[in-house]
Amino acid sequence: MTDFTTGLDDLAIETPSWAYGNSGTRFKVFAQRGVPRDPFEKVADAAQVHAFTGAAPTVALHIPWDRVPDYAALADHAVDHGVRLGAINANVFQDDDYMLGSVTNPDPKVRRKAVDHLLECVDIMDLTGSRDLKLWFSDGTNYPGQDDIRARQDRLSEALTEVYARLGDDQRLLLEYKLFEPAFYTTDVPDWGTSFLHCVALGPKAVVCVDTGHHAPGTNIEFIVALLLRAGRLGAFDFNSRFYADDDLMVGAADPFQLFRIMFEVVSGGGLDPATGVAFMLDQCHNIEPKIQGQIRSVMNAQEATAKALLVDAAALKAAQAEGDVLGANAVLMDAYNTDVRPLLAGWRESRGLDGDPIAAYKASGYFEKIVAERVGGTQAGWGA
Ligand code: AOS
Ligand code: ZN
Ligand code: ZN
Repeated sequence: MTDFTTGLDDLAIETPSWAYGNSGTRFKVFAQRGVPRDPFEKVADAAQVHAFTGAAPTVALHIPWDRVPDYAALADHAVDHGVRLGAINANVFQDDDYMLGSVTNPDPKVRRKAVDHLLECVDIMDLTGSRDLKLWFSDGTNYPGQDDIRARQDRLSEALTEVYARLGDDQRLLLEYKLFEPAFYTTDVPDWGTSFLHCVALGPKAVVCVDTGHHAPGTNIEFIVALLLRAGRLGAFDFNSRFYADDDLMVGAADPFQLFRIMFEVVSGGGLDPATGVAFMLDQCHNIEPKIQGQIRSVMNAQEATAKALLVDAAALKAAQAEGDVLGANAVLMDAYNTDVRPLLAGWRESRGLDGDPIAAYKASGYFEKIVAERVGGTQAGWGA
């Protein structure tokens, strides 16, 4: 097992550009003061999360929300602020042409348009130096009989094969799944098995993205994580929270014990080692929470779950498991989960020259007041806007 400090040092959480802009539910976006007016300001805000947590060194982009004339300039801007650009998230879910699907649409002209967008995203990866192309398809159907389930899988496979062939040697395709929404009868990539099947068919540069808000209630997500890690196909997490569905709220807010169990499988499976290639991304759209604070808290929640997982006494656990000591083995895990790791994390931060309380330090920094004063008028739309 990874030792405590190394594990925390290795945990790098990527924050999403869209978390900093106004976003919300399909019912209402509550506009907030001081939100970014362009991707450069989004990156500046994301840099604050890293500056105060020391654990959020990269920022995921979303195309077209983050389209800029000069991606190299945006990448340089990120480095100037102490972070780097991360995954490129494609968007084939907001154009009217995609009403009946994007890459699985019955109309070949629509499928062509969607694939061309995915290829444009790979072109952008070449400019930003991104490793990962994240693909989430809202494609699906609302009624039995609406379309041919197998034909849609064939169309999906054809599109993914073309995009996969375009990837550079050091680039990856993260195929994200989601049980439902916005489609309500079938979603063309609804679960880990579908994603896994397509990734295996494509090749080693195709891996699964597990969004923690994308499962049916009661799903044992850590079992999926363990299986994918064992198969070498756990590419990334989209960390968010789910009370009932895909809330996109702060990770760990709904079920910190589940997040601990997930991170225990990651830690015990060697998934924290950067060489394993697992990307830890937040996928959140906060409507009523202060944007930057919400991301800082999310990163802290992920750190706390990981710190607890790193405290599990692996030797005692293995011994209890080998002896069939059911309650003893469970107690080893629960001892770690019930440990208050906040003082240990404060110490980890202070040993790196950071304030032990990132939220308090951020609030005292005056950054929010500064951007509210500067960013008067005009806010860039993001998710749901
Ligand atoms: C949608 O529900 C998925 O979680 C996507 O990963 C995400 O919201 C999208 O990629 C934003 O671009
Ligand atoms: Zn997601
Ligand atoms: Zn989602």
